[in-house]
Amino acid sequence: MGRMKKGTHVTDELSAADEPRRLRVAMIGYGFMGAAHSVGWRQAPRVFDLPADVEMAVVVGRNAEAVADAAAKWGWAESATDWREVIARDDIDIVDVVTPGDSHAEITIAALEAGKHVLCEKPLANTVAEAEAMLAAAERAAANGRRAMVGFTYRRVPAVTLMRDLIAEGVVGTVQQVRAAYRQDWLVDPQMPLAWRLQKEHAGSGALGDIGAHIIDMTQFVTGLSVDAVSGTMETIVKERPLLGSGSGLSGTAAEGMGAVTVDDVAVFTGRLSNGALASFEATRFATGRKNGLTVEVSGDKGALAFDLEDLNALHYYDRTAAHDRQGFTKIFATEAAHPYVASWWPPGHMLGYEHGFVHQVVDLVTAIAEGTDPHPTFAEGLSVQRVLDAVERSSEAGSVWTETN
Ligand code: SOE
Repeated sequence: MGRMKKGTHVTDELSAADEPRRLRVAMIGYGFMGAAHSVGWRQAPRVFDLPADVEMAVVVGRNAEAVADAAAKWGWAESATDWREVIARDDIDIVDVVTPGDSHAEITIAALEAGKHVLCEKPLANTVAEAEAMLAAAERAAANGRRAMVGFTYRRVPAVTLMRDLIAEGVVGTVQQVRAAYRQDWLVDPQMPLAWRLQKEHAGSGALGDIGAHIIDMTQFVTGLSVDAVSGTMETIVKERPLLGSGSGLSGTAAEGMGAVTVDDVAVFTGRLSNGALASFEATRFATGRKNGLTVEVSGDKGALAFDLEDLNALHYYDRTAAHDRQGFTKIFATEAAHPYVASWWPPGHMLGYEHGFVHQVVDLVTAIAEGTDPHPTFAEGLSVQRVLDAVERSSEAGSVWTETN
């Protein structure tokens, strides 16, 4: 079989022994995350030299016509409406789960039991019990060489991976404080309809699980520390919304009638990290004017690092050990070939965007499967985030953070 190597215009003829392994992917779900993951599956083999070939075999959804359109648009060979039939197929190697949280556990566990590798969108599950069952299934499957990964994609923004590497190198010294926030504003409009992300039975929680999960994972990832205790408050600002008419997720349109919002719009919490450092977290869809404002700032005794997703090619570094009159935040443009993931893209200095994290996620998953290693974040890491989400909810329900001022 011929295989085009990136960077050449030569088609190498490989012997059967050299023939790269083929990984055939089934993606379950086809909403916003389906679109993003499809970009990942499509671009990764075209831009990176992967140790296995990737085939976008089938995308699955309940509406036959809509999922067929999605397949044609995004480049999946087939579409199907029954995920159980698809995971039972022998010609599927990887199952990519991009459905709402209420079906993550069922599909993921079934796929692992059917001998597939699994990529599951974040947050791993809607509850700790589901996440524990998923981890147990992943551990059983690991005995047969099957891999499981949770999709905290922002880890793979080059500046974020660089932040992790620099902290591990010791550039900030001892981590003393972390400030993390994920601020969006798409719910400020009270006419925004009651999509699944606003219903606890489908989403598990609101801003907390949807975007708070990202900043919990990112804090643990970049610092190498765990969030061991929290104190939190959650609030639902708009308590009723128009029922969903057409569409879904972030782009749905309203229908007649109102329904109750059963998740949080805002979650604010403090966290105690495993080295004793204090962290503050804010997850909100009511930060008027903030679109995708994920910010993480890590302060240490030797320096500080700060990242902002709205300027995602940059990492800000403050060196406290520099001469006093030369200190100040430096903007590192994480677009050099030496920076994580960058060399395979454009010449130095050319920026990347939101979708590139999804491409890098595929690169890391396929590489781990081919090399027989565990892709990160593992389900154990996904469960650790789930435990933090659960603790924030319990803390908020207990109301323990409130102390009267008079
Ligand atoms: C919606 O709030 C959302 O799409 C999240 O679900 C994603 O994880 C994040 O990447 C962007 O915002």
